[in-house]
Amino acid sequence: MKRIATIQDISCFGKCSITVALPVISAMGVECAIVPTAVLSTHTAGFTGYTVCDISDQLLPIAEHWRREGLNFDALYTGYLANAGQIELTKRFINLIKNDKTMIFVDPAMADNGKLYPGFPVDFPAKMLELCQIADVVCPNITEAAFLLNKEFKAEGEYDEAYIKSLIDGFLAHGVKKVVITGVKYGDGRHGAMAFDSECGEHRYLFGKNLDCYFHGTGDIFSSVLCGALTRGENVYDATQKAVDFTIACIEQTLPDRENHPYGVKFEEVLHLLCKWKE
Ligand code: PXL
Repeated sequence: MKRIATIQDISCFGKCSITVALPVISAMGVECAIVPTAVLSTHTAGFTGYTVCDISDQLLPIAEHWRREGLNFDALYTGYLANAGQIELTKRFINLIKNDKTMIFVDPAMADNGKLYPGFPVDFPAKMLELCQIADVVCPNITEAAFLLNKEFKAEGEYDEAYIKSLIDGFLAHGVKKVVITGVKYGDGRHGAMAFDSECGEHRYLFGKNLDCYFHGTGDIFSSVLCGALTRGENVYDATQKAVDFTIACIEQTLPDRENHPYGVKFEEVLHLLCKWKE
């Protein structure tokens, strides 16, 4: 069985980060170890007054114990990290734990719709770029890519294929081998991602239905499926298509009940799709 360790926060309520990565990756038949960086009472989107307890001082003790135990991982997958200090510790964690074959997968979860998430300072993207520079695979949305690469952000309707390809080139210049840009929409019903693998040198769109709505945590669901499928040995194009399809299935499951479920998607009711897809 393949094994991933994921490093991100625990949002106790709200269905994102570790609370989706663990079930999604497990349903794909991949073992998922967790390394929590912080415990929040809820995620930070749409809730106020949430509690935050930073536990990133545990990262290096966990890594050192795992090293003593001789534990090996096929992939290390990072998601939302709350501050620059956590990024620095995550880099050190990765260097302590990775072996020659470990895939380093970075979802630079920090921004959307042209804006950084609340609480992130303007110099946060430069720090997150340092983590991307040690990654084999990154999967930013367009906002995150623009912030990380210090390029102009273009909203839906303003960008073209050349712009998306220029974002991919930006990460390749930083040594990343596989790049998946998410949230690509052309206003004609095409909505999905563009993937590039430097081994075969091909850009490919992986599209699904445009449901034209926003749900929190779908980026984490997307990256968990993508990381799980890549770890299982799938190529980046098939893995990205699975991530697109599963994210859409989660949203479709939730839409009819969105008033009662504004904080996340009902991924539980479609998890069985992942069990089937892995066969
Ligand atoms: O889904 C990314 C994410 C993860 N964890 C926390 C968040 C967010 C996005 O806002 O607030 C705590």
